[in-house]
Parts: sequence; C-alpha cells; structure tokens
Amino acid sequence: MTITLYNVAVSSYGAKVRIMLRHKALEWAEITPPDGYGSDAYRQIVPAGTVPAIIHDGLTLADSEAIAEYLDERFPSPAMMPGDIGLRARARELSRFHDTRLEPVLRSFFGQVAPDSRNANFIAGNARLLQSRLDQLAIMASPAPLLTGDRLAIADCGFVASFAILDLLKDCLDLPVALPDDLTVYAGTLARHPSVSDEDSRYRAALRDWAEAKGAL
Ligand SMILES: N[C@@H](CCC(=O)N[C@@H](CS)C(=O)NCC(=O)O)C(=O)O
Repeated sequence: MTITLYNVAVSSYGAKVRIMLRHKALEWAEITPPDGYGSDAYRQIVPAGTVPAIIHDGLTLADSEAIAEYLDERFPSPAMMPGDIGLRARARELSRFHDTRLEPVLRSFFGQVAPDSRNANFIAGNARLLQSRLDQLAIMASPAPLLTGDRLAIADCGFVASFAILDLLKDCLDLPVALPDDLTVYAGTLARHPSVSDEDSRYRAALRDWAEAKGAL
C-alpha cells in the first residue's frame, strides 16, 4: 500500500523521512498540506498540523521520529536501528540531540535570512550557541563512518538537511561557525551515500530557491 506523505519542499524533517523512504525503496505519494501546514484544513487531517506526516494502512502519524520508527518496524529491511542495545540507545540519543538541540538553533536563524530583517546581535549570539552545540555533537558522536557504523541509520537521516542548512546559513549570513573536523568528514560521507545523495541535492536546491526568494543570495 502506497504511503501518503504530507510535506513541503523545504522541510528538513520531511527530508529525513524521504531519505528513509528511499533507503527502504518504498513507494510514496507526496502532497502539500491543504492551505499550508498549521492550517485548520490540515489540522482536520493531521491534528498536530506539522509536516512531515504520513497516512499508511489507516494510520495517520506526525513527527518525523515517530514516523521513522514506524517505518523501520513496519518495513524492517534494511534495518535502520543497530542490533546492539547500547548502540541503539546511542542512536536515539543522537537523534534526539539533533531534533531538540541542534535543529531548533539552526531554525532560529531563518528569520534573519532576508537582508532587511537582520539583527547583528542576534546572529552573533546564536552563532556562538550553534558552535557550542556542534562542538558538543563532535564529542558525543564517533562516526565510523556513519553514526552507528557502516550502515545508514535513522539517526543519520536528520543530519543531512541540517548540514545543508548550515552551509546555506554560512553563505547567506557569513556565520563565524565551523563544523568540527570529524563532523566535516561525516557530513561528506553521509551526503555521498547512495540513498542520500539525490535527496541531499534536491534539498539543497529547494533551500537555495527559498533563500533567493528572500533576496539573500
Ligand atoms: N518534531 C517535528 C517537527 C516538525 C516541524 O516542526 N515541522 C515544521 C515544518 S519543517 C512545521 O510543520 N511547522 C508548522 C507548525 O509548527 O505549526 C518532526 O520531527 O516532525
């Protein structure tokens, strides 16, 4: 049964789910939320009002991490969680760190992308926060070469879009932020993965279109 995916082109969490769908070679039909995400019409279908969301087999589900774990249990091959209990716990820790500590800091720069809405103090302070979160991640993660070894895991999927957003923000805002060396190597390996590279290119193009429309490039 085809999976219905509610998504918008620039959603980083949407890109995370799309990478999983590609990696598991699943078919999906993608639609944009009626009247946009957060709208009354969309909330009638997906109460949380967020993208991504899926409908599959009578189940309507929001939140990329819940969707990711559902897809991995429902379509177990190839597995995207490690077999070892400790590694699985580490994978979840890194996914949560991505979703709750790193991505929100990246997202909070979005209001600064249009040149006439920039606040230099905010950008400098948020850049220091972003650098500290990246430095924390570099200590927590030991890519070998991916986060849980040589197989693509759920934990890797969120970072694809976040590394693309970081590159775009550095271009637009001249951010004084450096990805630590180990994470730079990891980001390159991740972007070249066969299940990731097309999605990485699509997502980077969508981001650039968005930034261009804001007059930032
Ligand atoms: N934790 C959620 C976050 C999803 C999210 O914030 N999506 C944004 C677009 S990238 C959204 O739908 N925002 C609409 C809203 O917050 O009402 C996930 O992982 O799916």
